Amino acid sequence: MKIWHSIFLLTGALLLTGGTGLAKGAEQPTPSKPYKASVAKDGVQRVEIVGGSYFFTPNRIIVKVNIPVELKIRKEPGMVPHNIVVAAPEAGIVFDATMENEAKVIRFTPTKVGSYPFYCNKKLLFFESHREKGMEGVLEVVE
Ligand SMILES: [Cu+2]
Repeated sequence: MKIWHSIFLLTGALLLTGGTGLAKGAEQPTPSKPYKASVAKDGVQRVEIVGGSYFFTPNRIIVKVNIPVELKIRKEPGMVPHNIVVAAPEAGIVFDATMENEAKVIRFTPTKVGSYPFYCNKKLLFFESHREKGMEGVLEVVE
């Protein structure tokens, strides 16, 4: 019995290292400094996000619940198309916007505390999606 147990453990270890090796191939998003939005005099929280191949800066954004947000998005120069998607209807945050070199503004008011992912859903043929290449971040809604 003991030998089978060892073989089982060894196989498990090999699978784990194999898995890590594979995961290394995919670029992981480097956590940027969290950006904590402050509320402007007019009662709006403004955040600017730049997207590029394959990142968002910042990729961690903290906003307050029940206060309007203006998200100014733009894309770094380049041919690769990018967008920014959030699908969190439970928190009143749903958008899918193309990122252009010229900035544009997305407006929403988060209604529920929580962490909501944002990402680019572009994908070329059979290649990894931009999200898999690291183009994702998290929007944290706090009290
Ligand atoms: Cu993209």
